[in-house]
Amino acid sequence: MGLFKKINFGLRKTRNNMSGALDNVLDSYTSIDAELFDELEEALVMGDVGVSTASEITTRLNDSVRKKGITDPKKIRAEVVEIVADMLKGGEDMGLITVPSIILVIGVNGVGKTTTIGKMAAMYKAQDKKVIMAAADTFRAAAIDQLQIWADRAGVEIVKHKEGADPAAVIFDTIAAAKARNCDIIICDTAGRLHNKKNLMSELEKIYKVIDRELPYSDREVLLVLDATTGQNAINQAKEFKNIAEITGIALTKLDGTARGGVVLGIKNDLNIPVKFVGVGEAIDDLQPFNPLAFAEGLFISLPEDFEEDEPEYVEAMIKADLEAITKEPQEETKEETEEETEETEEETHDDEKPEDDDKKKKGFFGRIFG
Ligand SMILES: Nc1nc2c(ncn2[C@@H]2O[C@H](COP(=O)(O)OP(=O)(O)OP(=O)(O)O)[C@@H](O)[C@H]2O)c(=O)[nH]1
Ligand SMILES: [Mg+2]
Repeated sequence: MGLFKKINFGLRKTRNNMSGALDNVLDSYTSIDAELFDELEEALVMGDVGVSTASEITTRLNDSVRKKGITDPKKIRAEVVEIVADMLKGGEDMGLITVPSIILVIGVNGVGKTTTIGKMAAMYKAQDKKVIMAAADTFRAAAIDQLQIWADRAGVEIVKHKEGADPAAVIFDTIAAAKARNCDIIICDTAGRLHNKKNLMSELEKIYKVIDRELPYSDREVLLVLDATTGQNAINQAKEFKNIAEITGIALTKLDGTARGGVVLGIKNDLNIPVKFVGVGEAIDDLQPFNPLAFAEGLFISLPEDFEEDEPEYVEAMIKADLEAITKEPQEETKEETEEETEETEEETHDDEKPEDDDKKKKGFFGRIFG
């Protein structure tokens, strides 16, 4: 299934919810008037779009209807798609050019961080990037094992310590390994315990310091993972995280299981955080780079069954590699090298900051947040 079709299918529950209401409005009017806009706004709010964003969409719609001299309500759907696609545009690309670059993945428990990392790793690997994962969710042993499974599936390297280890130390070691092995992209898993904000903040602060010190000039992305099934609660999580960490983008997961996909609009429009990835299922190729037009169409227009679309090459490569990994016999003892990595480096991260580190920290991306 190609990317447009996949997102279209993934958004079917949201579309059914929103479009059903939209159809009712558009079918019951023969001309366009103020009442139609009110009802349309209500339909959007029902689809978890958020009140202020829904109001902005109808205001813009009103403008474009007037400008273009549209009188037929049936033409409104295409206008809404255009406005929504335009609203969602901007900042959706990952800015990872330096070697190495680093992606820090944060978010509360169960939203899909580890799964998203696994899928991202497979995607970058299929694009011929050398990926290394940091198992910095050391809170539970199971979290480390789960990331290991994804590393095996995606066929990428992983650095892990024992349960309870210092997450910043894991990231320190991963960065050292990435430099030594010429990796392109470092992806870091973290534990998400927002209910204990103070701990989370100090943990993130420590991680940021290590990254600032070890990779002062590298491209970084801080991806907040949000579970779309939680609707407006996802927006609240984004607000809370925005207060404690500079977030460069959102990965919105589980869109396939919810009618609340309209929440994307609020995230982009109200919070002004770009959505960079969307998850539409649990399979390795179910994470997509965010495409505003495909998403806007998916919210309002169902693609025909026979819609023809080529699978992008990298997706084909991912599926092929995944099938090979699944059918391959599990190989023991391949990772001992990374597992052994160090107690003493852990101490390095505890070292007091040297004066020159302080400078970098202030200049650095993360240093600016907590500087
Ligand atoms: N349907 C669906 N399920 C998903 C998607 N992304 C993740 N999941 C599922 O959500 C569950 C939680 O995913 P994890 O990746 O373990 O989430 P996490 O944020 O790492 O969770 P913790 O490590 O417990 O904090 C798993 O069962 C995943 O398979 C998605 O896009 N669609
Ligand atoms: Mg996890």
